[in-house]
Amino acid sequence: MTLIEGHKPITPAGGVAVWDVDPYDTEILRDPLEYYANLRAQGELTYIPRYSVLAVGRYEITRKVFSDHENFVSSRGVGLNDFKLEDPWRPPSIILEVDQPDHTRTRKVMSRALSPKVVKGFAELFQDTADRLVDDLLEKGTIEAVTDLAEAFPTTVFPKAVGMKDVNARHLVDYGAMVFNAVGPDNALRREAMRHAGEIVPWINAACARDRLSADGLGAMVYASADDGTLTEAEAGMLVRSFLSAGVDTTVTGIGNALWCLSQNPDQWDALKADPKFIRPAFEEVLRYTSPVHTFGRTAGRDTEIAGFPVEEGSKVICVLGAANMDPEKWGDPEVFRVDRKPVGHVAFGAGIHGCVGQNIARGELEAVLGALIRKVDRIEPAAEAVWRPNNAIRALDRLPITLIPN
Ligand code: OVV
Repeated sequence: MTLIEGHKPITPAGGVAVWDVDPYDTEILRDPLEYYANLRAQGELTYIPRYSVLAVGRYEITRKVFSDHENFVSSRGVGLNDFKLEDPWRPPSIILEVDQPDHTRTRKVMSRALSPKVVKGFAELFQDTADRLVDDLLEKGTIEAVTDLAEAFPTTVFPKAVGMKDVNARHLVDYGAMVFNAVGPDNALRREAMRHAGEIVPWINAACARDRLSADGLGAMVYASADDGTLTEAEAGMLVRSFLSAGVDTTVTGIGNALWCLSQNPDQWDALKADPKFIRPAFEEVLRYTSPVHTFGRTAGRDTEIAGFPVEEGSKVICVLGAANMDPEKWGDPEVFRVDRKPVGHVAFGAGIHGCVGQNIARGELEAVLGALIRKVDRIEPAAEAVWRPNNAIRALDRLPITLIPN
């Protein structure tokens, strides 16, 4: 059988919309709103011949498929290639790319390491770092917010939280780009991200070893589960790799996208600044409005159905979380950014048993950054056009020149 993007080609059921689009076209990835609307307009379920995949983007069905771990498995990969038919580019993640019951054991370990209580313990580190960073940036005035703030903050605090002894901020960001681009097709973006794999992958793997981690961080908490017999030593290393895979580019993107939203919507910045109680909901709205992880997939583990259409075993389904978070059937005026919206039910962190296990720490980081900004900054003004950085799974900025005007 000839595979397409490492998975079995499928024939869609009669009545399924067929749409000749490349969801991974760089123009779409830079500016996806029209694609999101067109995907939802196709119907509940769409077949995309270019990659022989099914796609969902309406809110209800996207949420349903994404959280239906019984019919739509993760163990065959959440990208286009089917791990059952083609070897993945790295050993599969033992939390992301597994199903129950294996998933339950690793998820518990990560869930405890990233609990609200543990995250509270990092509040001072996050706040002091954010305060100092914002003070430094106010000295400069005009900044390039992607490198100066969005990348600078997580690459400072997250390795400390994990307890990494050696930090290479560039390698952490570039590894994230590899991990997330690898969820898409074998296109130029993925190949470019993989160009430095030979240098970065061994560095990441070495950084996950027990002796490369301090005794008081998240990494040590995971290794404690090896000591008590819950995990093997190798499994503990693999879960530390998950921190480094999913914990950097995501929060970098969350901060960058938050600054973009607030610099583009000065009235919303004013509302946030006027009342710190909007910090939390403002970040949730950033997540809904920009969907930092725009697309993740599943594989039909058995013959099943979506919205009443038969779906054959082995079908890859891309779940366009960005489209669901902009669905006017779910959200009033979805293209309006409102810090007081409180968008309960957004799927930016996914949904179901695989829902983002790091969401507490992500919120903790963003709260610290937004808190420092509203206390110290009077206005955030665009200094030049924002530039997006296409990625097969992440909607992130490449450059965001802004001017910070102090109180
Ligand atoms: C890209 C991503 C998301 C979540 C988890 C992981 C990776 C992992 O490596 O476990």
